[in-house]
Amino acid sequence: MTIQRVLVANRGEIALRIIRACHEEGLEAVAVYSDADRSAPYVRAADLAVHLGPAPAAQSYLVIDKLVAAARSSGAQAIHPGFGFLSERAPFARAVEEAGLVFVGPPASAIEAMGDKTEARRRMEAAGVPVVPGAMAAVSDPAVAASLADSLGYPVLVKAAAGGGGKGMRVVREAADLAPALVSAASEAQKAFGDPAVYLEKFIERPRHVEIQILADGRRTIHLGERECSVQRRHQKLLEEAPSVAVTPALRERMGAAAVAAAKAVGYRSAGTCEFLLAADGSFYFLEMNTRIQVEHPVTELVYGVDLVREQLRIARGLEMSVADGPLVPRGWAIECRITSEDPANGFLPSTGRIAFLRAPAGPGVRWDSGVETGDEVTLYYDSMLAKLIVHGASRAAAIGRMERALRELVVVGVATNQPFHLRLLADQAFREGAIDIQFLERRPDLVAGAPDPVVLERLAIAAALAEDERRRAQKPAISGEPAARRTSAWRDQARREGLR
Ligand code: MV4
Repeated sequence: MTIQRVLVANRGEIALRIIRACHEEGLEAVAVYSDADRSAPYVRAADLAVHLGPAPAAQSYLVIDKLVAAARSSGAQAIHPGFGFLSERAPFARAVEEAGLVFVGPPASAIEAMGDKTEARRRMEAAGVPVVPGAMAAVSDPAVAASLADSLGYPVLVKAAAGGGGKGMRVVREAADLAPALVSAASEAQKAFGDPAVYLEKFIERPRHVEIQILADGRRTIHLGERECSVQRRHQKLLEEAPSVAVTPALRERMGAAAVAAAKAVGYRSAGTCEFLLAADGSFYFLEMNTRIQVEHPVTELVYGVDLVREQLRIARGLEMSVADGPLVPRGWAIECRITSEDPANGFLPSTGRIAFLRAPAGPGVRWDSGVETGDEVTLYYDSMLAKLIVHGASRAAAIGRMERALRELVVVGVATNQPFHLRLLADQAFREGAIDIQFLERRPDLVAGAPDPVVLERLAIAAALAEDERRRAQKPAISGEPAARRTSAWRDQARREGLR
């Protein structure tokens, strides 16, 4: 079927990112929105928009029937799921396919195959992809678990079979702690996934989280190198980079070949990512495959010069990917900072309110992928990520310097953000040396909650005062007898004339 119009089944930053790719690809884009997103930037960027329902995602962005109906009524031939929401739900991909629409993503069968962790482990093992030593099936008998743990050697990790996100995981350092860990992990897994099955793996100490980007068009399956995602807190990534300081060209080829084998083993198509643990000794282990476009995809785009979302759209249209055949080499260095409305000074608690003023960073080597603008309301209905600040530089040091400059340009008034955290991190000696692993931030409470950058503090204070002044002037009725000119300024008049307000 020829695709002319794509429904974007998402919101915020990623919806706008996908709409832009549609337009560059010569396609029309249909936005969907909840009550909370009526006037969001991504809705205005789309060619058409369909209202879904109330703000809670369970009544809007997560309702499969509403999304399929919206595609039908708006004349879209394809649905791009973005990330989060329904992006990795096989029943959604299947419903889209069964409605005669194109799912801009992998086949439902590939989502399913990677969804069950123990099944994925077995299939990866069979395909020659290294997995962490451990059980290939769920274990319930404590005696069986104990002998397995003995043969693996402690520490071991109890994991939920239905797993993901670290729920139902327990590190066990000695035999005496195994039985209670099995019980508590199983009960947590039951609560989180409705499935108490758990299994065992060797626990890898202080690994890096390195993931490989895949593209598959039904003819070729290729990799686009790695992203280093070790800087995370409670399974939420905060900063990602490409390439990784820990990956040599030879290791990149070995990890890339493993990821390509993993994708082929499940009949993968579209863009996808294989997550690996990379141990200090250079050994690596497949963890899981993310069967969607990921938040951090831009760092790969910048070092490989590829538009991954456009490639997804090409593949969905039945075209070959536009990436040339032959070896790909990353150029320079890219870093992404996730800008969230979370206050590091307040335990990273989500901060809500109206964005009274927003100034986005710009200039050489800077990309600002945002879903919000001045005047927008930040609520608790959705994820707290407001924007992604991505920079490219000739080297890692250049990218870090550029990110520091860009972060200092960023002004957000009205909600607290993690901007001060990112500036502390970028200034940190260990981070600058690339000495990071998945436990890095656990060891560094000083980075998680430290003193904000004085330059940023001063700019924020000034911007906050100006925004407040602006708000009051806008609300106050004219004072009778006083000439209008007295209540305004030459700058304001200029802005009005230029239509900047
Ligand atoms: C591990 C591990 C160490 N050893 N498996 C966490 C979420 C789930 N997807 C897999 N996870 C881990 N599995 C073994 N055998 C450490 C983690 C882990 C982790 C992995 C990737 C990114 C962040 C993480 C944070 C804590 C633990």
